[in-house]
Amino acid sequence: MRPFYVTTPIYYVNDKPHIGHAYSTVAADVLARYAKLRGRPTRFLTGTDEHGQKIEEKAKELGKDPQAFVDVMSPPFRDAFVELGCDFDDYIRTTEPRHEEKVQELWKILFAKGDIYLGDYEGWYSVADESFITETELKALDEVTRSKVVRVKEPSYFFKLSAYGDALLEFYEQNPTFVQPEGRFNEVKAFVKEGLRDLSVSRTSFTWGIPVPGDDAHVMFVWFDALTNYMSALGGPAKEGEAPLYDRFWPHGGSDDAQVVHIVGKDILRFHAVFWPAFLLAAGLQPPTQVFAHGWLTINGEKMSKRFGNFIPPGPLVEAFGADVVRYYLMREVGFGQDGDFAHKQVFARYHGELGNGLGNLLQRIVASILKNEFGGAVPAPTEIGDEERELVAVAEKSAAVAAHHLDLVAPHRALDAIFELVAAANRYVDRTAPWALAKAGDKERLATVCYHVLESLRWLSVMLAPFLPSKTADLRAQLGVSALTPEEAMDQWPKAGDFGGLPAGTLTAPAAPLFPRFDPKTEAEILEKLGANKPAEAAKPAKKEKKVEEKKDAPKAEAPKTDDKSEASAPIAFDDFVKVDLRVGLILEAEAVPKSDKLVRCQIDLGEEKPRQVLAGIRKHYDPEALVGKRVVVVANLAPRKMMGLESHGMILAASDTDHGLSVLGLEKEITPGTRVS
Ligand code: ME8
Repeated sequence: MRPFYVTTPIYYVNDKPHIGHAYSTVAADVLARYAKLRGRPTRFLTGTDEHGQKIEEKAKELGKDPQAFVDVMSPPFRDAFVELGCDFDDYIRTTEPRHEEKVQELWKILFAKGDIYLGDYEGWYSVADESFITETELKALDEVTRSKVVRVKEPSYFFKLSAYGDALLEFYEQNPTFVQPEGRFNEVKAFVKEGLRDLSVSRTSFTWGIPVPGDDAHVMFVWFDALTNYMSALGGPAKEGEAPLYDRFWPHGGSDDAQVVHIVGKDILRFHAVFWPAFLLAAGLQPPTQVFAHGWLTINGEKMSKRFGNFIPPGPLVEAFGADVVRYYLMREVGFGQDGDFAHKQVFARYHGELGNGLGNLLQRIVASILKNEFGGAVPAPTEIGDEERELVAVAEKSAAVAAHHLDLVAPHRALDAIFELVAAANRYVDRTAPWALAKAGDKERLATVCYHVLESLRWLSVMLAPFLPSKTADLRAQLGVSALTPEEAMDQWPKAGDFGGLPAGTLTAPAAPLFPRFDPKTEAEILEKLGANKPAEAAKPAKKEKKVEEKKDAPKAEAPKTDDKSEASAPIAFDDFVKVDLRVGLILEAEAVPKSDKLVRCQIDLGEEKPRQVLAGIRKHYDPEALVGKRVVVVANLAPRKMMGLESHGMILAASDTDHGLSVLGLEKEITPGTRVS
């Protein structure tokens, strides 16, 4: 089986771990656990990035020696990931000798080839982003980041990046899925096509870095150091036979090469998709298989930042909900690759809806009562199988195949959609076959078949959900009376067509407490309060416009459609339900700011009715009222009227927002008549 090596970014230790770091690491853990279940030799790496000016300055500010500082700051990352149930095989710290040695080795290879040369750097450096920036990039920065940018004029070693544009483009051509999602790959290609400048790869104005071999006046640029972690953790670069992990888990150009996936946030894509493969191509080494750039999380609709008081560490969430629920939520709520939101209230919604009512209930309905009362807790052998059973088995097989397909494509949210098709189908099966009625009627034969099919569906779910819910699925398996999953290589445990029926009759189940006990509303409110999730959104808002995430570290601009789309995660509705929402084209005739509100705009909208409608919209921050007049928008026309700031609002204007573009009302491309139904 093809070896699988998955990595996360290594995180800066100038601050504490937060939910954004948790997001990348949980995603990598899900992929690693899945690969192990498929029987693939798997390695999962995470760790911390500990050098550079930012960290040196922070240590100084606290009056600490940088090494002593990073020694204190790194373990909380490791602990946070362990608490989240992440089962990494290695945790690298860039201050470890095993790493420093290999970074110097890579440097020496490039230097010997003439791809690193000594020159002078004069320009801007963003300490916050640990990145050299151009005049144009400087202008685009927000005030806070710009205030931290320094002018640098110092001798510097350069990497001949400009010579590798064509090689990179050829590599991209040959590896069409090297960067995912595809839109981001297009941005990367466009950036390279524009032409590359040589990259400054050393600094002389501070000392907290890996020394440049043979020139102690220089320390390496922190990104040269950091990116090499993916290889140094395997003991590479190394000659064949010197480092078994490197031989096995890094690609070397052979047909049975390992698959290497770097999971990163979209903020650091350019480093991974341009600089890193360029260093490797120059050194005659094979680049990784894929860089997957996931989207950016906001918290309860706000950008996460210490300044806004919504910088959330994973610990309290794990304490409140349990690690599995946090993992599940992160993987389910946001389409991987898209921007999304972490909303505390939504965690409860998914917990109660999907996990409690969906999965937990399925187990509870059968194991805790019927099986115990009717079969002494032992799994009965199925008897005659009918269409209902065949239908359920077909759903199970499809669900396993589709979920595997999506996990192979690094789309965990889609995999969960597919897995929950089986949860829904099994619940429907219980509703339809009504085992209570069968028990009451004394139809033991049919009841045996029904119980068996539900239990076997649950056993399949205990495997397919294991990457997401490692601890809850272990509890589920214990209740089903089946052994724990063994994360051993060469054991393909993922269910496949033809496998349904693997649960041996006679297995003794062990009913226990519900997997997802309900939180009563009072406890729920207390938890939200404790987590600080009840703060009005306004309180957390930035006073000034914040910089875009893409600008964080000179990453390429992202592709246009970046939404906070959560539609993929919501439950399907019937068409009949959709048509209940009366959507109409509206023409804004008048618009004025509502006095004493910094959000509301009062609009008079022509909806093709006798009189214009008054609609209040919370869009003041994004639109000048005058600019709205004459716009055609989409209005929910049958929303019950409600009062805001003492004014009645008779409808709602549809809008969408994301972190980068702010809010946009939905418009129409043609001058469709006001009042026309939207469908
Ligand atoms: O950039 N939403 O480290 P870093 C989603 N040391 N993901 C987020 C996030 C958010 N709001 N905030 C952070 C560095 N992340 C370098 C990396 S790799 C060789 C060196 C995640 O501590 C996301 O994965 O600033 C992002 O890329 C990473 O944390 C940045 O972590």
